[in-house]
Amino acid sequence: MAVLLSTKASVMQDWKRALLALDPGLDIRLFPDAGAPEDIEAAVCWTAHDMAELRRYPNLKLIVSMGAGVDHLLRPPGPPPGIPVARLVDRLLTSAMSEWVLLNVLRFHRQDQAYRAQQAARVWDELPAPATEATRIGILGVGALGSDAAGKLGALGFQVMGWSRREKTLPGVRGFHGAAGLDAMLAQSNFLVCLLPLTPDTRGIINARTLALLPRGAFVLNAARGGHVVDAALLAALESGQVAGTALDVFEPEPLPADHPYWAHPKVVMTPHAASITIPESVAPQVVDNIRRARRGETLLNLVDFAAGY
Ligand code: NDP
Ligand code: OXD
Repeated sequence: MAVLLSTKASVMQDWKRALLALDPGLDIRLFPDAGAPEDIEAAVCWTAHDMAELRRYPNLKLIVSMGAGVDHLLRPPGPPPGIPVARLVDRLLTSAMSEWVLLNVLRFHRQDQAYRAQQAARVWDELPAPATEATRIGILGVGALGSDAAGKLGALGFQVMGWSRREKTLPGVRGFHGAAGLDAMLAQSNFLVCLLPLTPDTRGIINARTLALLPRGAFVLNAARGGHVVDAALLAALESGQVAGTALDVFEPEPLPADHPYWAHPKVVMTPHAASITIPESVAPQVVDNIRRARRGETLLNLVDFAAGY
């Protein structure tokens, strides 16, 4: 039985090598060279893979996302009925995301852009001292990624708040959940960090209404999915000063078209969906483990809850 890999050509061999290093007996096929459809027992896919195509494999037992997010696998037509989907939860994926969050919170908090502009103009001028302990950071989504970022921001001395679907208690984090919890958290968030999965419930969550609830001059960070942000609303909030700056790693569509206003906006800091990049060697153990579990009919790791959508 074989494992189908489907991702960008540039990383396909890295994935193959990482899986074979753990299990040299794996029969790995690189999409589109799947061979006989009945051979495929697991598909390990990234965003471009067409889910309808997976219906060709009658013995498919498992689909694995090559990232933490699974929105690309769940959108219509979705995975073949009855086939479980697993996502990645990984130490390095998590720590890289927290680095991105800390980098961008500190960039704005420490007035880095203003100091860079002063340096360029040879201006020696001290700006007001940032008040770390009075700064509140609201994190949308405190799962694998958000909870790690929350802990690290708390260690720096910020007041950290977290919003989740279900009620949740994390050390040092004020928890909020549900619709009322969202509004209450937003009203206190000097920084808003989005680390939610993209689901029908979270699409467009950063919009004119929610941005208006933030304290004036807040900063907005999004490294989750572009679909969480209503771009016109964010641009209007930047224009009015309601939002003082934004750091964006994800966009809709990707790549972001060259004529999009974000590219040249002075208050926008962008990265090209690179906040946290999956490292095949790091995630290979859980992928191989899941393939073995699927063969044996055992409980799978990091399973997606189809009802919740993530
Ligand atoms: P998790 O599933 O571990 O955590 C998701 C969090 O979001 C949970 O706290 C969950 O609540 C909360 N949540 C989900 N739906 C809702 C809702 N309707 N209302 C309130 N809270 C909700 O995901 P990860 O932390 O692993 O990843 C988050 C996302 O980050 C991924 O889905 C992906 O899109 C993105 N990502 C981006 C990367 C990049 O490089 N830019 C890299 C990796 C991931 P609860 O705790 O109650 O379940
Ligand atoms: C992911 C991503 O979901 O890279 O892991 O966006």
